[in-house]
Amino acid sequence: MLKGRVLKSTGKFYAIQTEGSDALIQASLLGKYKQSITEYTNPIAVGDFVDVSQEDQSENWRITNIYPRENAIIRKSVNLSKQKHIIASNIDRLFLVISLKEPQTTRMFIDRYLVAAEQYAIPTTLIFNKLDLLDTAEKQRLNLLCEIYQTIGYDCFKISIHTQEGLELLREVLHNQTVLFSGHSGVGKSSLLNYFLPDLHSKTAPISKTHKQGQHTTTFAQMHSFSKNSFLIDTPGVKSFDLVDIDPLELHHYFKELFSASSQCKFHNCQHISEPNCEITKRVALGKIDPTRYKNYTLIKNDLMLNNTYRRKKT
Ligand SMILES: Nc1nc2c(ncn2[C@@H]2O[C@H](COP(=O)(O)OP(=O)(O)OP(=O)(O)O)[C@@H](O)[C@H]2O)c(=O)[nH]1
Ligand SMILES: [Mg+2]
Ligand SMILES: [Zn+2]
Repeated sequence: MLKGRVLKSTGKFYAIQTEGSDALIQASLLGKYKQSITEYTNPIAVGDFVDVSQEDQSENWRITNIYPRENAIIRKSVNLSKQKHIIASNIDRLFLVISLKEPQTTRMFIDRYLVAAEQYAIPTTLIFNKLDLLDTAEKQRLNLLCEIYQTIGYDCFKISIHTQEGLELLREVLHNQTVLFSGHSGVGKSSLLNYFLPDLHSKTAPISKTHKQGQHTTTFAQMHSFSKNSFLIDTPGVKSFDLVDIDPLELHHYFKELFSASSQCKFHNCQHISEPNCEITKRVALGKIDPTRYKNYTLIKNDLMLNNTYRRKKT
């Protein structure tokens, strides 16, 4: 039996790097896991630590044990589905790759994704790519956006893979950790990986001319060794991000700036909507909390409450 880490998953086979070796083992999943784990569309995710064993007399490797995950980015597989999809696990940092146009990443998408990262307290860096496409007014808008998220506590990088602006600063952050690259299709995740790992030649594709959207070029998650103790994970683009396992009454725990203010609300169970002496609505009115962040908090909260009702009715 050997312990290893899942570097790639095609759904049927998993590429495992075993401890102390550079060689990859191709393994499949023991039947009991396939049946027992119906909660997830992918019971094994890239980043998982597993044990693998060779079947008697054969050369086939099987995954016989999955170690508990330290953390993971998990979303609903599709809207209203009960199944969850694990984007990757056991990561040290999330790089949320964003482009303001071609394709556009909305504030709502960013905030939903940040909630998922905060569920497991995964440190997140916002990477604004495609700087070369922005005119002066759009660059000013981007600067304001970075200011908002930096004030909350998220590092922001403004880069262009085409002009290579900002890329060397980013390289310095990559060492000694497992970094997950995620975001919409077409924002440049694989292009970014190809820059840092020039031998990789990961497939990239232009965004569609008509809809200015990505074409879902990367189809499965894959982890690549970058330097000693450093791994970079490329993932398929996600269209939307539906959250899982969040109690709407606790949503403010996952908005850093709301959570830190909430201890000063009059009521300990304040939901920060219309309660008297709510520190959060007070700070929004004073311009100390960004109004779009607060609005997204209320919208996501409504969404979670509706979803809970739907589920209760169905089950
Ligand atoms: N103008 C401009 N285009 C870029 C930049 N970075 C990447 N692109 C282009 O954007 C397109 C999509 O890039 P990909 O790297 O395939 O995007 P992805 O995020 O991996 O997309 P999926 O694999 O579909 O999730 C390619 O045509 C890239 O050349 C940039 O900084 N500026
Ligand atoms: Mg890609
Ligand atoms: Zn409050």
